Amino acid sequence: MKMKLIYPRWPKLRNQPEFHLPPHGPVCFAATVPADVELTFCDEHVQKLDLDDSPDLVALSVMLTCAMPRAWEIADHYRARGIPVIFGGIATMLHSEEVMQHADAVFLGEAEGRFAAVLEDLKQGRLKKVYNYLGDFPDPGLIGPARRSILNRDLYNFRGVQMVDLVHASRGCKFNCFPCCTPFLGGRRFRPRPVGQVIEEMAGIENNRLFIVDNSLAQNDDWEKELFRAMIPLKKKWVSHPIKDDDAILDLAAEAGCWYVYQAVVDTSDCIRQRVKRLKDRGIGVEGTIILGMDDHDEDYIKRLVDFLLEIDLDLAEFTVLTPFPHSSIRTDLEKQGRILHNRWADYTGGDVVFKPAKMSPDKLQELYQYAWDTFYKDATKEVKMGRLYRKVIEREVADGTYRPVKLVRNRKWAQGVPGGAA
Ligand code: B12
Ligand code: SF4
Repeated sequence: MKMKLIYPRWPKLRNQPEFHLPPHGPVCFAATVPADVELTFCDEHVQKLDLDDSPDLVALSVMLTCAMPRAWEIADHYRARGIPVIFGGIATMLHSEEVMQHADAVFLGEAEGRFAAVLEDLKQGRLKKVYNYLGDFPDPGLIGPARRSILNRDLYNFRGVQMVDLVHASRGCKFNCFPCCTPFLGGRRFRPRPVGQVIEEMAGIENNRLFIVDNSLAQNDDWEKELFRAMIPLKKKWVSHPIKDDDAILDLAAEAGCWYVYQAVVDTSDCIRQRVKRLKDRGIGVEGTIILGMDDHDEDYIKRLVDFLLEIDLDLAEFTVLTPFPHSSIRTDLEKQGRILHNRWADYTGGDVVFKPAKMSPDKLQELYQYAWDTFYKDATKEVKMGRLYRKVIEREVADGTYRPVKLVRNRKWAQGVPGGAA
């Protein structure tokens, strides 16, 4: 049986450099596909999608809301040719009702231990419209290792620099932050994978640079310490979402190769200043994630916030505007208040204002969003600041003997037919 897995493209934030990380959901899903299935994969961000082929099944893995319209376009195309289409992934769970209009089957939830039965249904001609496992989570011991062999590695280098490989050590999140869909998707329970299996998976990844994409590693102190201790001998260098702001844990993280972390900057408090300092004192870089357009944000506040980010010397900053994604509590609130401007999902990028802010017009917020990017990167572009972070990691790799220069593959993108890749 021939199955074609597609990761439809989504627009990067306008101000981000044009590089692409390898996808994560699709490689985790691919690990649940039985070995006798002839599986091919297309990541539309870096590969040209051939729409003329005729697989037995098309599987769409959709992560972001803004990728949905493109996913529907692809699905409609194959279905018009009589080829069945199944949808899965994060955005599928968030938009399940709409997805049904474009799919033969919709898979909601995590796929470990479950996908073989779906294929059996297809073979027997009894494919169901919906496979709903939302809230019914598989045993974390069934997760991974991800099937990274489906990726074309050469396509994920940027200007000759080896990017990161994605891996995860847990699912779920016990917190419940108002702009986030994770409580709906993964439940409000922290679900760690067995540390031994995570370490085995990390050790098996050839790349020395990892992005640990867990929602938050700061959910259980003992588990976090156990994980970091076990990672020390691997000598990997890694990026992650937040880690616990605790001296002993930060020391262990640094020793385990923590390279930089994403840290939400929600205000200009001393608490944030000290947290960033504690990370930087240990040689850990910080990329701030900053959401603009909260109800207490006016023009002065946003300008002061940007000054603060420069003052605390963040290595990188990623600005987004508050976005009412489906199944987030902010959407429920803004809906009640009649403040959502439209549901054109392709514009739900995080970089386009789609709601009425409390203290300014939508246009003003859009202008201040651009102001924030321009001001933070005035003295050095994002490429330059990222280059500095990469220089740090290369120095550390050279020092501990793990540095491996990337081999340059010339005109690879052009060979794949990606527009603009011939330079
Ligand atoms: C990692 C991550 C990223 C990475 C993505 C890297 C990559 N290349 O994949 C990075 C950091 C780049 C990123 C960026 C952004 N992200 Co993000 N991210 C996540 C995160 C934390 C984890 C995703 C993940 O890998 N999960 C683990 C995998 C294994 O799970 P999975 O994809 O669900 O796959 C499983 C199943 O769904 C199933 N499955 C998957 N595909 C298929 C296909 C089929 C056919 C089937 C049957 C099953 C199936 O099998 C898998 C195994 O069980 C999620 C939060 C979350 N917990 O979901 C947010 C999340 C997806 N991100 C979100 C957002 C908002 C963003 C940003 C817009 C803003 C920001 N700054 O965070 C930017 C994108 C900006 C842009 N437009 O360029 C939102 C999505 C909102 C939305 N509705 O669009 C989420 C949900 C977090 C939140 N705030 O609520 N993100
Ligand atoms: S924003 Fe992060 S910490 Fe908060 S609920 Fe979402 S995943 Fe958890």
